[in-house]
Amino acid sequence: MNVESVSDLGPERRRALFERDAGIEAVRSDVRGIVERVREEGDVAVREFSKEFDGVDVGNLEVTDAAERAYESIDAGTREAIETAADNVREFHERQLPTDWREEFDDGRELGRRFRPIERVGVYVPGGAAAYPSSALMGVIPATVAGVETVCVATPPADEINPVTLAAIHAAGADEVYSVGGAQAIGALAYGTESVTGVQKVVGPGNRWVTAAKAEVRGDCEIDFLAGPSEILVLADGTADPEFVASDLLAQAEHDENASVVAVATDEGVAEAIAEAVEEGATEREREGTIRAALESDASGVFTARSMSEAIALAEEYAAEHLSIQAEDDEAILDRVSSAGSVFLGPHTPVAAGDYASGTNHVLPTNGLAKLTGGLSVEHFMRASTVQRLSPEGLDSLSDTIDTLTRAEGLEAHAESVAVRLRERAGREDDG
Ligand code: HSO
Ligand code: ZN
Repeated sequence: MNVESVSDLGPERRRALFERDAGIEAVRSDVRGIVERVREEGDVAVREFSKEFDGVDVGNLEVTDAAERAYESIDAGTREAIETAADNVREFHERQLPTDWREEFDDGRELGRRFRPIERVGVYVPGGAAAYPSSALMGVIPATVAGVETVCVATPPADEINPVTLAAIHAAGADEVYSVGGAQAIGALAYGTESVTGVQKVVGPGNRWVTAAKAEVRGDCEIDFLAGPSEILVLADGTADPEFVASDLLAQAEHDENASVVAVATDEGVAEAIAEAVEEGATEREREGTIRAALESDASGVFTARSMSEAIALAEEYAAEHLSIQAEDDEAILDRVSSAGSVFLGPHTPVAAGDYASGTNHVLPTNGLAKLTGGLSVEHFMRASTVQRLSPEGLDSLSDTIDTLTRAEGLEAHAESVAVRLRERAGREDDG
């Protein structure tokens, strides 16, 4: 990789970095066709698409029992790793459970919020080329922590579905597991079929077909957000270990040809060393082809900045899915950053820790969406209602305000719903 200087970035280079696109548009119309057919024809369409795209004649679409068997039959070491990761993910997400509250104000208003889980949700767990048992934990556990009654999982069919993925789905606490992938899985979950329970919300990461399908069903079925290929941006100063920085870039690069990996260093020597270590580290890796493609992506690069402020400004505009800060003043730098899906501080905190096991969620906003939203959380599986009760004095204190505003809007019946209560009370007080 060539080292570029932040201050020399032209408008085109900046656009490539900041306007990343997961290639969703290109598959949009095909996806629309798939989702429509699943909606209209149910299982028949699902089976046909599984044959066409996954090359599998799926027998039973439901594989809930197979997930339990896989959990019991995988080797003990793998099962233990799944359980350790699951415990950490559960513990972190339990902290996110919102608490209901009610407050009585002096003027007679009593207001509050109450949180209740969504009843049926669907979690997509990628399989196929990239089988991600870890994503099963990240999608299902927050739903169970929220108290969702029925958590359905869809994962692509195969002659033999990856047993570790199935085991993780079971360990995470899924209620129903379906062997269906791609856009057809999202359609099946969103609209239901003869075999697949329809859900109210679909979450989870996936390839661009899955992501485009989530965009397609949105409106009929809630979704979490559109999560594209992995991204990382590392902020480094002169104290950063270039090997560590490079290792984090390579890790996210191996996910996807469209992954984006960026390092910004305030020290030129460190930047050069990162670029070198990345080249070296990419060589002779099992996934070298994918890594090289990601490194060459328009949205990847190794940069030098004249100051940490310049580096931070770039990070803010980039709004990376993962932000790693490998610098002496990491907390002070963090204070100046707002747009990042998940932040990793210090030299001993590889992004892979969050990908698998520390407890934070790895379903995170990409493509600059971190400017608007955070990662998957317990709140995604809940809805809040507001609650209120007014005392007679509370209604009195608001009556003039409501009256004035109802007039401004020309909504007489609204005004009357207040007035009728005031008159009734005045009448009672006269009688008494
Ligand atoms: N880095 C990916 C998550 C993942 N990594 C799964 C390994 N397995 C997106 O955040
Ligand atoms: Zn990863």
